[in-house]
Amino acid sequence: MIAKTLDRATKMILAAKCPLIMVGGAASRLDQHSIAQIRDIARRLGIPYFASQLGKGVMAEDSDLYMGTAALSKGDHVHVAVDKADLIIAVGYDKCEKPPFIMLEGGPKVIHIAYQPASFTQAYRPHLEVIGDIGSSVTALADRLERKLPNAGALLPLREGILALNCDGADEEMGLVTLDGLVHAVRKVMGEKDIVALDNGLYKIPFGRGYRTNHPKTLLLDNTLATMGAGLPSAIVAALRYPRRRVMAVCGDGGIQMAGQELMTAIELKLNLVVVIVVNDGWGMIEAKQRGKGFPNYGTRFENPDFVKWAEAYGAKGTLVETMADLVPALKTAFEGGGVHVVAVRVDDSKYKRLLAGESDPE
Ligand SMILES: Cc1ncc(C[n+]2csc(CCOP(=O)(O)OP(=O)(O)O)c2C)c(N)n1
Ligand SMILES: [Mg+2]
Repeated sequence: MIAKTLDRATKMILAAKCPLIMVGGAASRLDQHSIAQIRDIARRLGIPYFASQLGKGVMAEDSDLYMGTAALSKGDHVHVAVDKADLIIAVGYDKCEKPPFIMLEGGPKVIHIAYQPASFTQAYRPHLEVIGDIGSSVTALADRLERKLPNAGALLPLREGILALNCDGADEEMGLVTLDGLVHAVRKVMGEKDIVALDNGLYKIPFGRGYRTNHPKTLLLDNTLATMGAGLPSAIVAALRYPRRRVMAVCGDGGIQMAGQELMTAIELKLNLVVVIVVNDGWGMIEAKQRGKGFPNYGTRFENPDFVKWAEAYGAKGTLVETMADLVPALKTAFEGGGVHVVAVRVDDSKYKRLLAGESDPE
């Protein structure tokens, strides 16, 4: 049975003129051996790949085959390649995830390689399902297909253009802190295996796109139920589990006020933890969505406490950053000082509000 399914998958891949691999969240939960097997299929076949947000880091993102991450379900930079593909090999797509692409009539064919069958939805109706051990399935396919795919790299010419857009302007921007600038600064102070834990807000889009990582579970985020308040608790667990790595929580000013009292837990546990608060005085993502639906903004603005004094009241350290020039030094100082350190960063997130307002909401 599995051999017949693999034969059908082999035929579909042989017939593809523009194949693309997509790696999803179920792959990031596999052991190192299985992850190495998944990395191998791309290398052996030369097929470029992209990640869902939860699949980030399973495949090396500094590789010449990395095409980007789908932080949106459609209209993201990487969808330029998705739209041109005629076959997507979806490895470890987790049906709980917000879809990394929407299947349309006449769009690319999809092979679903996973432990569990896909639950068919409007967005995802794969043409073939290869259900079983993911690592063994992809290795069997690589064995059958190695050196037989002259079109494997057909989409690679799109790569540079896509990746150049992902951190748009982050280097030159030295005034206000943009969200791209924030991602860039965080990447600068975090090492290869250090861990960033995101809460849920607008900034999740630029982190998904622009925070390049080569290791699974080094950018923790949730795009399933996407509950606000999760960022700080998940960072606390990461700091407990990996005391020698740098750990940073990135939370919105709305999200931090849903679980901010856990700062006390971090202090009681004597953790080393940097908590970045993205300050925009409101629920930025909701403002953008309201605008996108043609509504005036309603109920989305609020007043914040003085986050420096708030941190100090818990016994943590606190710093306010208002310009790009101060950001990297503040983050470095926060880590070097040890203990729990809150860095509140005032941002200009207008670019991402415009982006999300212009997108028809897939949720
Ligand atoms: C518990 C919970 N309530 C509501 C939402 C819906 N929601 C998603 S993002 C968001 C606003 C987030 O605001 P903030 O944390 O300040 O981040 P920003 O978007 O402003 O950067 C809301 C209300 C949610 N995801 N989880
Ligand atoms: Mg906010």
